[in-house]
Amino acid sequence: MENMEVLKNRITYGDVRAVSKLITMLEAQDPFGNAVVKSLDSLPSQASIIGITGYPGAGKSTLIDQLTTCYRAEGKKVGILAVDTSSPRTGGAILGDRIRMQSHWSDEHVYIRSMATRGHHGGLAKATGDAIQVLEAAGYDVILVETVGVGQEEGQIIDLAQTVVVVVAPGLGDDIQAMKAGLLEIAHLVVVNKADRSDADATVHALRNWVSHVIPTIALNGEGIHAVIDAIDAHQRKIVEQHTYRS
Ligand SMILES: Nc1nc2c(ncn2[C@@H]2O[C@H](COP(=O)(O)OP(=O)(O)OP(=O)(O)O)[C@@H](O)[C@H]2O)c(=O)[nH]1
Ligand SMILES: [Mg+2]
Repeated sequence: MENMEVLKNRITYGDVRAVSKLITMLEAQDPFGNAVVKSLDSLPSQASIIGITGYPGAGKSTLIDQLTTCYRAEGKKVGILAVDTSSPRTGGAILGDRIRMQSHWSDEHVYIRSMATRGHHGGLAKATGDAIQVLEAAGYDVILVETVGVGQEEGQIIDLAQTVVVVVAPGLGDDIQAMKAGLLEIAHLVVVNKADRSDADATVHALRNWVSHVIPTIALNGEGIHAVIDAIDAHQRKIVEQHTYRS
């Protein structure tokens, strides 16, 4: 069994295999893994932690792929955690994520990891939070966390991420009412993806009645992605300012 100090050092040097190994331990709620994460606790981190959530199929993974391209162009190291909260889903969804993010699969500065709940109630948030901490310790500048924003896990992303981006597809209609007390409440930024569809404008306008930052995108071709990056940056700066004033 590997010594705790050795594994910790490998993580802080950004050793990808050590990162994967530790996250696997955390998913299994392994006590050794938990102890290693605790020891990473005190390390400083400058990482931006961005939650990308929204209804299934809205285009979250496609958007993440495009955001990753932009962050890589800025020279940032990007960690992606695709969190699968719906246990009945098979490996198909995970494989789909991999295929859509294929452009980054061979980039050593992009780490992509799917995480599943494995039936541990409430264990998901903990394992995800711990995995974020591992990526922070491994020197990732931007950590993108994809979650499906339905069901009881809806609110958990706000505890894990600094900036929450809610992704929706056009044609929400009456769903906006239902979203007000849920997804829209936690959104720092709403992205109306699939803006190539004719009903996108109506959805953007309807949402602007409720949220101040609504950005249309076509994740398939990258349209609107820079506006999303700018809005995330602006929110991140706001957090830093608030933090500075408080201390
Ligand atoms: N027309 C159109 N289709 C898109 C756009 N972005 C994504 N899609 C398609 O929408 C489907 C779902 O995209 P994903 O990125 O997998 O969506 P997701 O929200 O990650 O889906 P889940 O992880 O399964 O919840 C795919 O077939 C994409 O090709 C877009 O801007 N326009
Ligand atoms: Mg996805």
